[in-house]
Amino acid sequence: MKLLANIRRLLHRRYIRATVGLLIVTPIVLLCIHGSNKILLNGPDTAQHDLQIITTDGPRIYADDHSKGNDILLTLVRNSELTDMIDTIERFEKSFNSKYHYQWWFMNDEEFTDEFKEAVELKVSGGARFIRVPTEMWSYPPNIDQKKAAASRENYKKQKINYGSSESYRFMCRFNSGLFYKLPELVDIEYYWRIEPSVHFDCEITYDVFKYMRANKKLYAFNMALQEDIRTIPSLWNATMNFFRQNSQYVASKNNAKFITDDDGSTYNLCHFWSNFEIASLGFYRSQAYEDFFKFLDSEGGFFYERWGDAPVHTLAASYMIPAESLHFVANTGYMHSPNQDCPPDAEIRDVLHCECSPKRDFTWHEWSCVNKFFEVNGYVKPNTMANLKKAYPYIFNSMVA
Ligand SMILES: Nc1nc2c(ncn2[C@@H]2O[C@H](COP(=O)(O)OP(=O)(O)OP(=O)(O)O)[C@@H](O)[C@H]2O)c(=O)[nH]1
Ligand SMILES: [Mg+2]
Repeated sequence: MKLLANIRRLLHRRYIRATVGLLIVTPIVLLCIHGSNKILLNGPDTAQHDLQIITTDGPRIYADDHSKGNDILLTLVRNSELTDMIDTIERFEKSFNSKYHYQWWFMNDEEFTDEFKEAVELKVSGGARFIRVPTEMWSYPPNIDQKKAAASRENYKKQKINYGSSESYRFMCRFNSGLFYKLPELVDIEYYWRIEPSVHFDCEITYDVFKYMRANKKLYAFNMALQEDIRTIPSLWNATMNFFRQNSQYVASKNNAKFITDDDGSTYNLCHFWSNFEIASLGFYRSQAYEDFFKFLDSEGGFFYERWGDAPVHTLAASYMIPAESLHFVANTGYMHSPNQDCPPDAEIRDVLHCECSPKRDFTWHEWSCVNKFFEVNGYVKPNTMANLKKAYPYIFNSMVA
């Protein structure tokens, strides 16, 4: 009796009541959040799923070759990167484009110099186009408090985070996240392949990846995948969860969510497709689903108050909105973007593809890479041996041995 009376007296104290209340309410709130994230992992019924790819029916850019779609190679680059750009073009023409002659378009926030344009035009086999990015796509949206953004950059500088103090890097990441595909020059483009200056592909690419994607209804293709520096995106996961909780119609059933979370949606495991390489349907980026997502993220301000990269932004969107079977891993290319190199560990593959790289440097199948996870969580066969390629990727296998 005395014990009961003591407990009752304690509960009369306000702070004890508040603590007890918190102890009861917190697990319920967590359960609700956790529970609803779990729904996101599976997505609603297919019938509810609402990813409407925007198709274009403008003029064909390869009028002389109807087997091709309106697909292009696309590079954002500065005039000062001309030497690296030429090196990349020469190598990429050798490993892929000398067979297919896709047009290569270039974007810049400044006017391209004549020197740049002339040098590039001499090297591309499918024609070049030069696009000036308008200032409104390379500046602050009206909701951003620029003083707060500057203070955040100072803070990032002190922490010595890569490009933490850079304003232009943030414009670039926002442009790549939600704007480039809105350039009027790109209105009729269907698929694009992003290529950065100074990357190279050290193996031969034996099939037309654009045609493969179209024929197999793929919407997004990646190459390397690794973990993001959490300090650049502290609030991105929560923002993403808030968006998808409010817009669950955009979550694909059988999505790729298990690639990005190891605890049923509570936290982000930081895995992202490294978007310096990216082949994607611009119809996906133009969809209402992606547009709503980008607008939501933009209104949060994280491109400027933090340092959100387009790689995690694209990855989170693609992993939730696109059915996993419409994602494509472009294997065995010998892709190199410093400091990471892809180099097929399988000697037969290296031989067949004439790779000029050292398998000791391979990052793709390294334990720190997220590529293994993509195959494991989705139950897909890894394209890392000739036998596996033959079994699960016959089109690609046949192109290799032809
Ligand atoms: N025109 C223009 N292009 C830029 C600017 N900043 C970056 N880029 C391009 O945007 C792409 C990504 O920039 P990078 O500096 O390579 O960023 P990153 O890949 O995260 O970092 P790195 O490890 O340095 O390669 C590259 O194609 C750059 O050439 C800029 O201010 N103007
Ligand atoms: Mg780069």
